[in-house]
Amino acid sequence: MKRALITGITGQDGSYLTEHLLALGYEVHGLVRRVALEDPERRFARISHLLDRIQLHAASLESYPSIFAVASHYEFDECYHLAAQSFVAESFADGFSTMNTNINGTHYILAALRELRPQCRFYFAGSSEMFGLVSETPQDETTPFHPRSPYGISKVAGFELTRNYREAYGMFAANGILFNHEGPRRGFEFVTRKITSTVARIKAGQATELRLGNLEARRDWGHAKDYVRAMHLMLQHEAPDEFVIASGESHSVGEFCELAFSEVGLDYREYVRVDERFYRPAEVESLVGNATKARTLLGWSPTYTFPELIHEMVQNDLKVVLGRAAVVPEPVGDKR
Ligand code: NDP
Ligand code: GDR
Repeated sequence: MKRALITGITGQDGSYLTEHLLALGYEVHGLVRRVALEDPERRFARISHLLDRIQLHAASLESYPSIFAVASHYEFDECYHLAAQSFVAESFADGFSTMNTNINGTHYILAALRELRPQCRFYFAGSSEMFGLVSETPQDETTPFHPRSPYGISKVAGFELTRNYREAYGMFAANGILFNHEGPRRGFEFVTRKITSTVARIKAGQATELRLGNLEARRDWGHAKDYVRAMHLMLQHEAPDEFVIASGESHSVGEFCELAFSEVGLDYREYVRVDERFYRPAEVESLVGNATKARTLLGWSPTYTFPELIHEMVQNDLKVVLGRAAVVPEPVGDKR
């Protein structure tokens, strides 16, 4: 039985990855913040159904000794480093803590593994945000990085740290370059879930409008369930490497709205209002990935189409509104 450590296990990807690894027979450990252990009902909403099958350990990404302590107690075969301040807009509001968590946290985990268990395979959750102001379309593993936010910059640093530990110390340290992936467990602050949850509230008569920023922004959206499979495949590959994971399709925020509202028989133009508060100081206008390398070398391919993703998210949010599905807690005051 393989033993895996997942940081960020309480997040969207952490929860889907845990389910995937448990199904494959892994022993799964998660690294969580102490405050999460003290508020399990709210903080463990995405993994509440898994709690009796996993082991959680309190540690802080800001503290090397706390990470070292967890890593010294167990012989992990694989480490999936997913924990991060992952909301791009928040990284403009507080770039310092985003950098601190995302860069130093990654460095601490790599350093602890190098010291204690260098043979542990390591996955870094890199992002299409690293491409930012793109120099070519579609983007693949050879496309230069030009990040447009503190978040994007922090992910470039984490990516380079991971590559450096591979080259300098021979560790199996792999980088995923994942494009946007969503699903019913997505946080409410991200645009897809903001749209589908508001569609459901409008349909139920609990809201009258949806205020958004840039409707022209284009993203390559997939389903998180498909993307966590790719993380696992990267660590089973013969050698550590970099892989773009993407659907290869680009859609605008406006198109996402159109489909989500039409799912409940409404016309989005009657409800969506553009609000400058949701614009970013520097926008990533358009992203679309070329995942040929992952398809060829890992045998990975997505199973969800764009309409299927939206259908699942809207239907889930309709159930949430009717009280027939678990609610992942909404962030306090979604100002952005
Ligand atoms: P989420 O925001 O849903 O989850 C983030 C996780 O990180 C949560 O478990 C959160 O814990 C944890 N975390 C945040 N800050 C800290 C901290 N200071 N100390 C310890 N833990 C912390 O993200 P996703 O699941 O969507 O994404 C997973 C990873 O993949 C992230 O690194 C993200 O940047 C990256 N990524 C995501 C993509 C996407 O489209 N989803 C695309 C490309 C990359 P808590 O619950 O306690 O807040
Ligand atoms: P992104 O996701 O920044 O791509 O990062 P997000 O859903 O926040 O934004 C996507 C695009 O939608 C535009 N947008 C809005 N965004 C939000 N959140 N709220 C709005 O009201 C709104 N209106 C328009 C944004 O400007 C943007 O262009 C996600 C995160 O999961 C990262 O962690 C991950 O690395 C990348 O995807 C790939």
